[in-house]
Amino acid sequence: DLHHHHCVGIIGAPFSKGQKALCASPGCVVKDYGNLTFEDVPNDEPVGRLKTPRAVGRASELLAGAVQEVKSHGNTCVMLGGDHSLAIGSISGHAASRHELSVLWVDAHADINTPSSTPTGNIHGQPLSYLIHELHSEIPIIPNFSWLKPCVAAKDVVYIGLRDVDPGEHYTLKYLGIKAFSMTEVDRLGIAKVMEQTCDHMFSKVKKPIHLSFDIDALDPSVSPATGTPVAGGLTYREGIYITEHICQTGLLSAVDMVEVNPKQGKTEDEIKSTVNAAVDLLLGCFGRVREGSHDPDYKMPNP
Ligand code: EXY
Ligand code: MN
Ligand code: MN
Ligand code: MN
Repeated sequence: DLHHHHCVGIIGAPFSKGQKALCASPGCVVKDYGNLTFEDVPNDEPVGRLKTPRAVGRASELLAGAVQEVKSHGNTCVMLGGDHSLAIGSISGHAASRHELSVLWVDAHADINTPSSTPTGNIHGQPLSYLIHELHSEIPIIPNFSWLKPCVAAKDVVYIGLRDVDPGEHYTLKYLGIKAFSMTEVDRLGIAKVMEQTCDHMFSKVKKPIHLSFDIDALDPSVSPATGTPVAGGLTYREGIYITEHICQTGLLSAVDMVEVNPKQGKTEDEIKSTVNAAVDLLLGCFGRVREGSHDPDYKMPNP
């Protein structure tokens, strides 16, 4: 396809059944793949503790196909959510087109509950357990999930921003030895060292393409209040931007999820604006905007 390559492909995924929902132009070509339409799934009764499993399974399958399409065109994929259950589809679709991935999960939450450890039944608190090979035996048969195969190794996942982790999740992180920089490590090391160590870990063997799954609730609620499960004590705006600038610099960023941005959760217009602005600025950081400024190689000063 000559009509779309080496640009950023954006998929809108306004889906929110995995939880209890932009755009500016960066210095690169952007192709809008449009919004996905998620049909209602009738009679979507709970399965065990899982809420609306059929809708989440169907939405994730649809998204996986869309992400695979964007990747088949050689584009970097941006998925705008929607809740974090969508990462099941986004990461599956990405993995289908690339041999191996590193996943950088920036979130206040670990999102690695299993269908049995979940305290809420909400699937947005569980996506990583469906994706990680080592957790395969924890996942029962769920309607509309038969398409799903685990596609990520525990050693290829890194977290930043954790501060609300359930006991079962903490057990899993320790048991599988998953690399995690909680807010305590961000406080101790500073974000620059956290990013250095994140990249050391991700590139310890081969340089795999990076899937950045950015939950806007990783940022402090004073910056991004319009989200469903805010937790105090989060990343500053600057720490968030630093993460995206650093990942951009690796040249390995292959797909980004920007999720849990939910204007309906904003109490005022300002809360919504602040949250959406942060999400847009993080995406611009992913695609080359730098705070020192920049100019084209052929830039000429205007005549005096
Ligand atoms: N750990 C809690 C649960 O499993 O329900 C809360 C999860 C919130 C998930 C948010 C989106 O990152
Ligand atoms: Mn095409
Ligand atoms: Mn999340
Ligand atoms: Mn979260």
